[in-house]
Amino acid sequence: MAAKAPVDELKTLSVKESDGVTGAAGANGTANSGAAEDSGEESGDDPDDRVAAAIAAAGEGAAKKRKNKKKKPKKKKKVPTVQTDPPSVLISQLFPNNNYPKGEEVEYKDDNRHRTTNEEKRYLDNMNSDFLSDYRQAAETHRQVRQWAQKNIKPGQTLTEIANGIEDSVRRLVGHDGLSEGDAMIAGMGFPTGLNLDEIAAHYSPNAGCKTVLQQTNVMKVDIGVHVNGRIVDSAFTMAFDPMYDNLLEAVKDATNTGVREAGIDVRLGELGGYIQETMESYECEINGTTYPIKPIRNLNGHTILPYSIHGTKTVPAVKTSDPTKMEEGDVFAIETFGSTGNGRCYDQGEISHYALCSDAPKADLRLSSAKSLLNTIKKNFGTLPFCRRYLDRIGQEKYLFGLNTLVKSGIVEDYPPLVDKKGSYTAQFEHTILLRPTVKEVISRGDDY
Ligand SMILES: [Co+2]
Repeated sequence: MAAKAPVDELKTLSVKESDGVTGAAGANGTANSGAAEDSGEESGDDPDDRVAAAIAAAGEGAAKKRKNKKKKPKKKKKVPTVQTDPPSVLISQLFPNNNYPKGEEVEYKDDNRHRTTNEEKRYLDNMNSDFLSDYRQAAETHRQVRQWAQKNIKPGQTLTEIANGIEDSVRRLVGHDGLSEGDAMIAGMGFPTGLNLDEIAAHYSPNAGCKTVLQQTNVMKVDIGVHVNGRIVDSAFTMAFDPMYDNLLEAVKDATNTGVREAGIDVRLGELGGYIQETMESYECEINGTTYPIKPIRNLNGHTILPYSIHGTKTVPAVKTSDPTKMEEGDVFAIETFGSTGNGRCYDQGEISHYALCSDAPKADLRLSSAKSLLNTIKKNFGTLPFCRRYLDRIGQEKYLFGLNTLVKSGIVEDYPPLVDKKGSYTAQFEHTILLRPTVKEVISRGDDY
């Protein structure tokens, strides 16, 4: 999810914190909990069983042979060791004992080079094992679901089926369908899945009744949030089915990777924006016979991420600014950039899907009982995690729009309208979440895909 900077501030090119931090997130769809039950019985302990299970996963024939040798072929469920298609096996089962794959670890540069081996920093890093395993579990879920999505999303599908497919998969892999009160707070969607077409850059997710069908000529930004215990991985990619958009996508991927590469402890955010801008503006893209310079969208920013809160207090601009704020040890950043063939500036436009409870919500006296009870539902199910209308639908809420609008008007809930560049333009986005650990920078959401 992108953080939106107020357009007025752009003139000064000095991006500050103001009312501008925009968050969006949520999820929808129905999910089965823990799709892959495991053998509660004995399978884990007997090495023979483990081998059998492994072989079974690879090929039925071999497994059968092995089984026949066993004295008591007790019927028991195999522990899957590979992911299914569509994804349904718990990540905690594929990686037992909280041993999740690390992200890409990158050593700090210059004055911070010593951190890799520094005893004190290593001690601090080791204190964070729960934080790291939650983050890595969320990131592995993100990778497996998005790579399945990249293979399976095709023109002709509706945005609703795409969003539900992604969100159902995320919920299955973390083992929380989010249907019972409070379950979505344990693990699941970190924000609503963004499916943003063409000039829509961010914060669009289908509402009930959306009939939009993905077209061959669309450029779609897919922004997915996964959280485990409030540790949110925020990572996005762009899909296009026509090669004429290749340079647009390449520009943005390169710009985001520049931001990821140059990020580090003590780096000034305004300078980081300059590196991103330089990379982005070195590209152009020919679309239907017209050559467009690729512009960074200057009022959509990267941002820090806090527990259960998608937009922290620092923002990462996509252009050079005078912001002297530094990145610091322990910060979690979403590094995201948007490139555009349009104005390089976005405005609120279209039907709202994304909302979130404000963490500093005023204590308003709600006279409307429907608003009161909706607020209670939001608090219990999402806390301050962003949600969308589909997420309210799937937990059985009905006719909530008036109450929801009341909460928005009283400043208790913030809405995040779609962010759109010039009509007819094309926009792309890539985004990674990085952890500024005491010893190294970990690009937690890095995968083979991007
Ligand atoms: Co984001």
